[in-house]
Amino acid sequence: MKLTRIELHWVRLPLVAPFQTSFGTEYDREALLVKAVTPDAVGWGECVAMPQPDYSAEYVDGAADALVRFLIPAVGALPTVTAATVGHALTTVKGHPMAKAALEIAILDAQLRQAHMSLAEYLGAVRPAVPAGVSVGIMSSIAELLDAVDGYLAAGYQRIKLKIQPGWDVAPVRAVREHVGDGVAVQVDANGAYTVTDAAHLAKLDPFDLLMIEQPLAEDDLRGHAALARRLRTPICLDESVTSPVRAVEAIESGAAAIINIKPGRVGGYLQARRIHDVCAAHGVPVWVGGMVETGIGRAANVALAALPNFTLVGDVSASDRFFARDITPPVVMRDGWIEVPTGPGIGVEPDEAALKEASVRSEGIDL
Ligand code: SMG
Ligand code: MG
Repeated sequence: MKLTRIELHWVRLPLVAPFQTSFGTEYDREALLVKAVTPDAVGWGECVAMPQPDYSAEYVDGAADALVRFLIPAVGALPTVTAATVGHALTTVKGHPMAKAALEIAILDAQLRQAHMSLAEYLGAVRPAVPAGVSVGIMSSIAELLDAVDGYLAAGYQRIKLKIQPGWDVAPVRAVREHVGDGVAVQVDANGAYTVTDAAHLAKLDPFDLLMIEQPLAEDDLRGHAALARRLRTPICLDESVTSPVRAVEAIESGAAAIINIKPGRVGGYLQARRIHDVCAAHGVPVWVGGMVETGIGRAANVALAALPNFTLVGDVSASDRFFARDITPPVVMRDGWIEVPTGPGIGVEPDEAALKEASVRSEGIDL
């Protein structure tokens, strides 16, 4: 396949409500979309970096700079390109997994559209639909939290994830468990807000029958997570810490992680995400697809990934209307708690011209 042009589109979508985590509050989603143009098809990808480097080291404008100065020229220099060769061409650039992932999926989308094959089929999906889970932000009161949880359960979400941080942990989790009863699947995510010295405090979450505690400690603290795991009954899931298949194996073998959250952006792409899925399956470790408040472009691709066999836990895979009144693609919808895996070629969706225009902040094109 010959790449003729890459476009970057910066968009801003207002959120239906602010989304607070232990590292900050988002009021809108500023995202970066990548469009790959070939003579026969175009493809789209979404860079999941946040505007600030607070989830991980990457941020939107840094990712765009890496794309323009290093990543796009590297693939542009290839005589022909397929998704399978993109990763190798980018290995001389260190880091920037979210930028790399966006470029790779845009190219893969174009390639699959040309071949009339869906991303789900290409990746090896085994399910026609995936269960929907929702991530619930930190709120200003427990009453407000219970209200939000009620709304998501009434909408049909099959699993609730509560964001926690020091000062917003045992009391809200207890309140939710008492409110929803034993039958509802609940887990928590701290985005690295604790240290291993908080072990006794975090053990107070054990009575609430949580599916897991996600990333309680810092990204680089595998030893701390392994030590914490010995102090908790609640299984530990790692998100930020797992950046590659090698790190996944280290996390599993050291006892730091019993479960792994896989985000294609964090690990450098959907192909790398599948490798981590495979290596976890080989170790008997279940995985789930994480979310980064994606627009319909990234969301549709994540649904395809979640249909692989070892994604046995409910992911942060929610409908577009969880975050956006108007998505830039036809909305990803949930029916009875399930989201259908797209069957159209490539990622199965494309931006709606008018919605893209409305959300557009600026764009830039690079002819190759
Ligand atoms: O897309 O549903 C979503 C968000 C899920 O909580 C979510 N993501 O650490 O897992 C995580 C966070 C990272 C992004 S928070 C702005
Ligand atoms: Mg997380």
